[in-house]
Amino acid sequence: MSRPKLAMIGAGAIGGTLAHLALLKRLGDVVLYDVVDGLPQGKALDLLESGPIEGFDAQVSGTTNLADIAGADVCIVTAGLPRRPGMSRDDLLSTNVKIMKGVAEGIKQHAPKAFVVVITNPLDAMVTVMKRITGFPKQRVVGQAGVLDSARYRTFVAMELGVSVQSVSAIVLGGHGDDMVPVRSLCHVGGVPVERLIKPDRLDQIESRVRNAGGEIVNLLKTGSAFYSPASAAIRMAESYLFDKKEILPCAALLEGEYGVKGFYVGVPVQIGGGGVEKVIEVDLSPAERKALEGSVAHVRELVEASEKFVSGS
Ligand code: TXD
Repeated sequence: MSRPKLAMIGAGAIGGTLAHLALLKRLGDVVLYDVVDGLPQGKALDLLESGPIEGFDAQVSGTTNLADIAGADVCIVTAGLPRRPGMSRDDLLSTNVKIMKGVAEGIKQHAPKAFVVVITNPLDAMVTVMKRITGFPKQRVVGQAGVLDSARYRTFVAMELGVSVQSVSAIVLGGHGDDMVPVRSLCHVGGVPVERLIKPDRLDQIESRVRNAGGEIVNLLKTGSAFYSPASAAIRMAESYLFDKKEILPCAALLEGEYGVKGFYVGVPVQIGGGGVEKVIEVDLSPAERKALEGSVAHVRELVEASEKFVSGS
């Protein structure tokens, strides 16, 4: 019996945190890959040396050779540029499409059986490129955004009411842009609809903060974007896959008719288990929420179309 192998493609802020979390949670051996020589090797050595203190025995290595991800069971992709203040996620498109293409070709070649979680922005376009280039089944290519966006919604509702975040359930649907859709009608606090506990105008403000939460952190950090919470979110998805937990998590999944969408990656609740994305869950939405979702999907469509020229280019 061997340990699962997790490959972190990109060893920057999120990649390093992913590796740390995977080791602390005993998910398996970790390979950190990056194009900047020294960065993945340095982080891997540092993590390895925390093993005796944390009590993990897993192997950790850092590399600039993509072939070293060979046989990975899970690949989590953060390779690419992050946002700087004043930039939208979409501003990253041309550079990150090229990076994603190269990475996807490498994953296809070296880790053909992997479950692939894409994190790089603009997320909806990047996960589409990954699916297209690898040709993996849709069950094995998924994007991380909804777990994080929903966690942000839960955080702000819990802060507002002074209750445990564990008592708040919420989902955010749609693309990972500023038009994402926090679903008010499905947000509950201890089973009670949030609309009974917080006034509509205050909920408007909270949901607006959710939509802009990534930018809020970019503006504070100035030199990068959120990394702890995106890493936690992707690790939760990897755990559900590796342990066949069948958790229902909001993720960017390829829709083929669900929610009236065909052929696009959109954030929706899915079941993740040993089979990867095993099921798309369709939830009831209010007319306003459905309309907002349509708007968000329209933006995803534009973004994917804009990325086409970079995918077919060099
Ligand atoms: O929820 C979400 N989906 C996100 C996404 C939340 C926050 C940030 N999100 C995006 O993740 C962000 O906009 C970026 O596109 C990615 C990665 O963010 P991170 O904060 O980790 O960026 P870093 O620290 O700049 O790390 C990116 C690394 C860096 O070390 C580069 O050298 C490397 O990517 N890089 C590559 N690695 C491998 N292969 C190639 N080709 C490559 N090019 C750059």
